[in-house]
Amino acid sequence: MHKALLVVDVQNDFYETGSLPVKDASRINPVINKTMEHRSYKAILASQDWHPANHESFAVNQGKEPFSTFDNGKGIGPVLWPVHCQQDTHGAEFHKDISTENFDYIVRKGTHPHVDSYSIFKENNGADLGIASLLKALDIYELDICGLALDYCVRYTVLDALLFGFKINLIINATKGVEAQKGDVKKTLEEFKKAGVRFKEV
Ligand code: VGL
Ligand code: ZN
Repeated sequence: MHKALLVVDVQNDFYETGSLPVKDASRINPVINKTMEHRSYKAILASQDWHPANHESFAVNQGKEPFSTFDNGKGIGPVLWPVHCQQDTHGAEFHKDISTENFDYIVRKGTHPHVDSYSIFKENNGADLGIASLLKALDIYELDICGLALDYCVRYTVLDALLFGFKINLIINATKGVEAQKGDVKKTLEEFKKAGVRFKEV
């Protein structure tokens, strides 16, 4: 039985100067680098939000305000966002201070205009992205998870991972939330605790 590290969406648009900024996000970089250097992992996977310009999760493409709630029941929603992580833009690149040479796999998600994907495991319409099968084929059943944003992509990734039967450790000092609604981070951490997620500090 092996362990993997999942590094969620450490991309410029989710850092302090990006279009969908997470407060104090850059503080997690040294912790993530240190975690990766331990190299006790069978594999390190990084997700990369990777949207086309016409992505329907962008509020402007729906004629709505960013952060408005919206759900078309087909994979867009529950929230609409400012334009972020557009394919081949600076905002979609990994932060320059993250040691990306340690990534074994880079999983791009949210690549189709009609479907969003917060989780590295499943799209928002429930379609399986195949990552759970990949990990199990590598005899990986335990995951350390870190990255951005705690209350969206990390949250959905953790909840799906639990459904797929993985044991989950959240690296608590290597994740931060976007707080589209005040209190989202606190709510997420309580939900994780109830679901049996273990918290660890590096
Ligand atoms: C994310 C909102 C939209 C995230 C991605 O990485 O948490 N949040 N796309
Ligand atoms: Zn996105």
